[in-house]
Amino acid sequence: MRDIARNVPRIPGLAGFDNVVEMPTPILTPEVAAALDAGRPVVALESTIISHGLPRPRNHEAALEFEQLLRDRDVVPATIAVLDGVPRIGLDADGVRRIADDDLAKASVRDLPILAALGGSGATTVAATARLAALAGIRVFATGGLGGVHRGASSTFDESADLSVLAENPVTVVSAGVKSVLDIPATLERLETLSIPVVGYGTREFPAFWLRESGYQLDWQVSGAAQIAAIMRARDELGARQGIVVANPIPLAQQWDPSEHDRVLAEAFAAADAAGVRGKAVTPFLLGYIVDASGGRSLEVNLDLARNNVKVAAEIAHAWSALSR
Ligand code: PSU
Ligand code: MN
Repeated sequence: MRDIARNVPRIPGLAGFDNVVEMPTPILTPEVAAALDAGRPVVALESTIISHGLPRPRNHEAALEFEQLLRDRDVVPATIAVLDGVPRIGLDADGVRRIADDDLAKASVRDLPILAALGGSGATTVAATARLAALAGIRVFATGGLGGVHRGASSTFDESADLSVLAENPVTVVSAGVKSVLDIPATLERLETLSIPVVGYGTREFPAFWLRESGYQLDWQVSGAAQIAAIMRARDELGARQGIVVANPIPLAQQWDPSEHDRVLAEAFAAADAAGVRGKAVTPFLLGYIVDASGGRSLEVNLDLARNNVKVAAEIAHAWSALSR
């Protein structure tokens, strides 16, 4: 294991505080550290999708499968979580079991120092995973769906920290867009305001997670991983620090039936409303409800789209490795 405290940014100009660290010291597994040192492909994976986004025991199988999909493609997986106060970049078998089986807190960036100081454990969201990946020097990250602006956010202010964190951390996130449980056009507007590039992978349409199309168009389409690596390098050369959102739609044959999707979602919203669910509990509640109410169909689609994203992330990690070595 090696630590990456030397990578933690120092904040200049604060007399007496030239060693300010805003983060606990993450630990990389030897496999991840060796791959990063050699410039070989590494892909970060989040743990909230495992702990809070997928039901047991499929979540454990999925965590292992995502890692295996990467290894099969000669990419080192770095599943990220906080265990016993230590941010982990890459998990061993027991770590993967813990994110699947233990009741871990849902951890965003703001929770990282608290978990570290109190020795707590947490499953990292896209925001916290991207932050820790960036600290470790990992540039490519695969997830299912990005967090975004929730419906009703103009009164609840519920907007995922995924967006603001991606504005400041140079990680390329492959997702199937954002779930139709969110406010998709508002999310796209916020991504624009935050100056986060969004590119469609083989499409000009922003996907809606379980569905291939959302009805909202993107400005840019890319046709392959090499183009994305070139965009990453151009971003670096411009001195910019944002992440890049790669919107990778599920193939039409694998998507959820749109009319069943609409029916189940309407039910899920009514149930969340009736249960008075708020804040960070909203996403896990809706996801769990939708899996049950769809008889497991939404789960199969969720797993398919996540696998697709992992595969595209593997290609991008190879292209990035080839370009940056
Ligand atoms: N989208 C999914 N599954 C998930 C999540 C999003 O399809 O499990 C998780 C991700 O970890 C994301 C988080 O970062 O939900 C966003 O939660 P919130 O809206 O509370 O920020
Ligand atoms: Mn929220």
